[in-house]
Amino acid sequence: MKLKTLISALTLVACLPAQATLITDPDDPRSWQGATVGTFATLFYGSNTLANRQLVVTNQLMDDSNFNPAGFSAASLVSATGVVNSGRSLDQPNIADGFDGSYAYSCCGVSTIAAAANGIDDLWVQTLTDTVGHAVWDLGFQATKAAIFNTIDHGPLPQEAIESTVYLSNDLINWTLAVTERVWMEGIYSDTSVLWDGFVYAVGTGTNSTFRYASIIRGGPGALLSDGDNEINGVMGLQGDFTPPGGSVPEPATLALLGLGLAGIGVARRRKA
Ligand SMILES: [Ca+2]
Ligand SMILES: [Ca+2]
Ligand SMILES: [Ca+2]
Ligand SMILES: [Ca+2]
Repeated sequence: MKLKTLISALTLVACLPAQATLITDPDDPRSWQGATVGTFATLFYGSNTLANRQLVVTNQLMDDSNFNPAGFSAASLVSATGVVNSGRSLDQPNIADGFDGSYAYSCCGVSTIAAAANGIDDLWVQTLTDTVGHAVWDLGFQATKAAIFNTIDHGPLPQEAIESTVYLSNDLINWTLAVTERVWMEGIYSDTSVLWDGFVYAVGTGTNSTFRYASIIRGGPGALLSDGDNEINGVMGLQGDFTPPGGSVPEPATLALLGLGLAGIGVARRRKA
């Protein structure tokens, strides 16, 4: 297949609707970078018991796939108090770049704070504040959920994966502690060798109320770890069905196809060479 044809075909399949790969077994033996069903049972419900692991399953909290943000608008940082240290993660997806599977990054000042905070990409910032309302993203519309895109910069895992707490507001004055409603274990890339992109999680108010702003503090009650140095790639407002407005998250079958396609491109490139 010609490269152009292949890319067109991939663009087509990338627009298919979402289908989650939810964890259904409270005793699922798998571990994602050190995180198990029990890790989330402890974080969300207080302890690692079968009853709490069953709550993780019943409430559809864990999704063993990735959240592909490509093509959708990220939220904008509108208050940057305490937001510092733009860094760049070095392992790129679908490329053997010598950083594969590592948390390597370059820091600091690799871009402006705004550029790092306003795109879902390889750039991140730290929200080194304990004050709600200091580091604030505008979701751009009345969102039902907000996706928080972490960056993992080092171990120990899984604690480094979620080291922030999110608060939600409509007026920048009254803030509600966010409730985590879904975690995508594989981050943003279908290339699962990339580790720094996990975990993406979606929060809401716990009801169906909508909100316009999300504030992120380091540590706090929503965090697995509170050692003071959280890394945030970006934020995105979502609709009630966990999809960004005007589109949907590609389903795993699509991602598998995309992976095959990219492998095909690799073969084509090697043949050319
Ligand atoms: Ca790579
Ligand atoms: Ca990943
Ligand atoms: Ca960190
Ligand atoms: Ca970013």
